[in-house]
Amino acid sequence: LKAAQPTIGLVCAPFSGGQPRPGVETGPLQLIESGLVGDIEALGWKVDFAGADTLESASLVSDKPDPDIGVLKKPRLVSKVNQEVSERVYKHSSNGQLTVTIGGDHSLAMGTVSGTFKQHPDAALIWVDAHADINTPLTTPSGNLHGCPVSFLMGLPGTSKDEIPEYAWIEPVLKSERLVYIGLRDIDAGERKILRENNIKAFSMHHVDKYGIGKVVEMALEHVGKDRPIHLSFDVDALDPTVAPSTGTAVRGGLTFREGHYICEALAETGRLVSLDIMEINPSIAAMEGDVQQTVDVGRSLIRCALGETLL
Ligand code: B3U
Ligand code: MN
Ligand code: MN
Repeated sequence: LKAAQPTIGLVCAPFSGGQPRPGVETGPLQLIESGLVGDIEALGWKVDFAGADTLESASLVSDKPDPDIGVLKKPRLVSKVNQEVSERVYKHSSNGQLTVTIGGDHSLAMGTVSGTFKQHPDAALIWVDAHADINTPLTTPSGNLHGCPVSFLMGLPGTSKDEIPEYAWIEPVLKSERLVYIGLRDIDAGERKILRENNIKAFSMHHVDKYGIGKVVEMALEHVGKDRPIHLSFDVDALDPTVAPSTGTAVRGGLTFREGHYICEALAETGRLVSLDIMEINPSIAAMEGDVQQTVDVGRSLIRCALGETLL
């Protein structure tokens, strides 16, 4: 009996409401137009793809008034869009597909992780980012929700259904011991406290320098447990700005081209990747000619590597 052809569920999330800089909502279309679907098909996958501009809730809600809740900006919009993303990711996941979501700002991980963990409740989350994105509604210094998705997924103080009913649909599916960070180098004081108090495993750039990326990924996988399904949420600002310049909150001293790709390759090698996010490519940000193409190309090659391109 021939196995069904493995399928990628591709979700485009053209959304920027989790942060203030316009342009990040055009990242997905750029990835598609530069040939992402063909890339994936060339690796032997089928692609289940509804089109580049399929987020209904973004346009439905964005013209309605959406006053701040506490300091949180665009809270209803971010919630609504993520609820839709969650449903779409879950649909692909429950059909046995490996879901790839392209953003869009990183608040979208509220939806992608919720949808993935609904199908794979025992999954681990590997978060590759310069930032920890674990501010709560009580600790966020900016009110930008792309700095907060992890706290909602964990159900930290300030995110409960009673405290913020607008987000009641998010289940606190993420246990602290199933989460691991790689690439951190810009963390707020409140986030540092949360990481400590919850004993969350975090490999900062200091650890990448100290141990090398091979050892860091090995320790990360060991920490979450070797047999779990894996969700990889990759913010391109984890990469050094010389590697991925077109992103909203670049921080110098990041992952090299190879270190970023190594992470994707090593996770492909486990055979347990069930969901992948590539977030925060902003084609409106370019200091030099070629920055946008370079960043889009890196996004594409990260995805190809996570889907097995470089496995022998
Ligand atoms: N931690 C800060 C800054 C930030 C988080 N994520 C990004 N920037 N990209 C905040 O606003 O929560
Ligand atoms: Mn992020
Ligand atoms: Mn970031």
